[in-house]
Amino acid sequence: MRPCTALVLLCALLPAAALAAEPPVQFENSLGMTFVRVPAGTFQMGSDEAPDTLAAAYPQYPADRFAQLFDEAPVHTVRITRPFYLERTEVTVGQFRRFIEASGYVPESEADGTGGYGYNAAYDPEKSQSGDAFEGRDRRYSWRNPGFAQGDDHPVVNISWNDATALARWLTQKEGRVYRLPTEAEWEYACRAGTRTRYQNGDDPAAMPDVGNGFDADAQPLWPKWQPYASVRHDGNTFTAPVASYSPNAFGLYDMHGNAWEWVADWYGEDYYARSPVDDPQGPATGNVRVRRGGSWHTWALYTRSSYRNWNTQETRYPLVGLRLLSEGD
Ligand SMILES: [Ca+2]
Ligand SMILES: [Ca+2]
Repeated sequence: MRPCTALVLLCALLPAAALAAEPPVQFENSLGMTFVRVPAGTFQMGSDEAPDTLAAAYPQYPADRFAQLFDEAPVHTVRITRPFYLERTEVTVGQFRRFIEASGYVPESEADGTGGYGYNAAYDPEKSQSGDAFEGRDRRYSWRNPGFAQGDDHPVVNISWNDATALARWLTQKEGRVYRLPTEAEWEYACRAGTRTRYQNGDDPAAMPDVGNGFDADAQPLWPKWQPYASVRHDGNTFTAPVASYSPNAFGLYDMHGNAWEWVADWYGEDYYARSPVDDPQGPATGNVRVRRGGSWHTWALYTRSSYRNWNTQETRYPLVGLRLLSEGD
């Protein structure tokens, strides 16, 4: 008998009580959010792909787009020293509603009276003052209404960074375990799940629709100007998709590519990777904007890569941006 076969047999014969000391692989919290255990580990963060290499893989993009990705370099070693629990999916509309109802929290889009942004078929970006892809700010729009239909199992959007951290604080108080946004390093470590490729399923942008909801053949007719950047394939969702509709990564996490951008804890620093500590980097001590990661249902494949970094002010609310929570614990 080979040793590995013997080990498998031994584990199968152990009584359940003998395994009770092991940490749970996942748990569900009071808002019905499922968290999966992500082990500690070391990875290579960032990307140093040359603009020419990217240009060959994404031939429809203008050359200056690739030069703008300098903040993904240098690739550097990061060690996540402690395991953590990351939400298996983005926070959903239903979970956010339960938070609002139980806490009385008023999201920024309603509290400051300026609303959010939303999709309106009659709105023409070319004719708007801002040139923005969506209409707003407008009090018609908030997490309750991004201008397109959402079920309770869709990712909540139009949520500011301040709203996201308010949710984490409230849960921490309520449940007595620490909830927070992941750091940018924790997020990329969790997204890569052991991979070094552009996506969890390899380097090919044409295969993105297998693992995430992006700007696809169904979305592009609504924004004809951006037709060249849409996935040729249909990914099944014009706007947000029910969470966990696509394949999970090796850690069991869904929608790390696309669906909704995810706020992370860090201030954005374009040169931060050159001075990042190896152990548990926390981002710059101060900044003007907060990082968001992973891309969304409206995002082109170049920008749903594991290493891509984007940012907004922490008051920003937008129909592409949501969140995923982390819970501390071994
Ligand atoms: Ca899509
Ligand atoms: Ca996402």
